[in-house]
Amino acid sequence: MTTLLTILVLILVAIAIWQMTKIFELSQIRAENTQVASDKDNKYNGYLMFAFLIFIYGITIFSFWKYTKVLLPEAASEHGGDYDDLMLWSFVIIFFVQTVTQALLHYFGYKYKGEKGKKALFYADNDRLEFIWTIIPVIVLAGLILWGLYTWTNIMDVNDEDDPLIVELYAQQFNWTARYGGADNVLGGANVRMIDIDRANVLGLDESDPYAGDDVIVKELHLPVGRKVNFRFRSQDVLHSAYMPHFRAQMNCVPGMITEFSFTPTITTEEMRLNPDVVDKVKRTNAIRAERAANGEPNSDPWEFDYVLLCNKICGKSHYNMQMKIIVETEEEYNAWMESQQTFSQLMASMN
Ligand SMILES: [Cu+2]
Repeated sequence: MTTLLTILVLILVAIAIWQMTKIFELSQIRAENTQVASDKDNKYNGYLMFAFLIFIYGITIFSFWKYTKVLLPEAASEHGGDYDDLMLWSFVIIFFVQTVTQALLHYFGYKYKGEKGKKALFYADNDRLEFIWTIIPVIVLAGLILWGLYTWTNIMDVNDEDDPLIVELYAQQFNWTARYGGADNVLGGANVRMIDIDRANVLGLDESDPYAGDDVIVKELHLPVGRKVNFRFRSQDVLHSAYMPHFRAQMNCVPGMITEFSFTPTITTEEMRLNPDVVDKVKRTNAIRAERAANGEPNSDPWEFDYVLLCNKICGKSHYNMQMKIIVETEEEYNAWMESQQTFSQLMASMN
């Protein structure tokens, strides 16, 4: 009821203001027709064009200053550098063109503002000008596209050279599971129809497949630094997307098919924790968390940096929290960790 009354009062106030404006306008009748902009109005608008330009540049500089620090730290994969270079140069070119054309647009808006008896300079037709503003974008865009295609082909080339580690990432609402090929580095066959939750066969591995026995199923992804990893992605239910931002990697997980992506991690978790950008981010986050702790709010434990696998497709109500920790470590640490894991056949035996 109160809400209804408030809305009613607001509507009445709005009507009152509208009516008063009309009365005010009627009382201001002048000899000249006020609907046509005068030289003074045009001059005023010309200066406003400049004011708006300053506003745009100002907000751009402010955003750079305030938000650059929330960007990702340096890429932790071999191809990540190429990806970042392409991204950086695309932005530099777009930014340069935007800055120049915006300034010209506003300058000419001011220069040729309406004035009695004044006419703007114009060409009805100019072949040379048209040639220039066509050929420059053509060359620049063709260059960007070719470079992009070259980079894309390199990054998306999944092959078996250099003895890659084979890892399956399995997506389901709302968590990730990883599977290693075990000692033989070959994944056993699997199908969602063979999933048997009661017997802990959560990924639907084919128990009769000799390759499946030594597979290792885990809830935390460990990767040895410097070794190429070939990922195979599966989804149990809907579209998910495996997103590993620090490695500049993303691949859709599609029910009923296997998708692939390959990358080589180059920086261990320990090393990344010492990266100045990461140190700074941890410091900022923990300052906020300390404040929360002081107020007795949840999510206030000190945070430590870890690589993370996220879902980047809105796949349902807990999508936001569909993640898995990734640990990049030395070969020895990785081997020791792998030693301590149960194989699929050990797991099955313990269930019987
Ligand atoms: Cu998802």
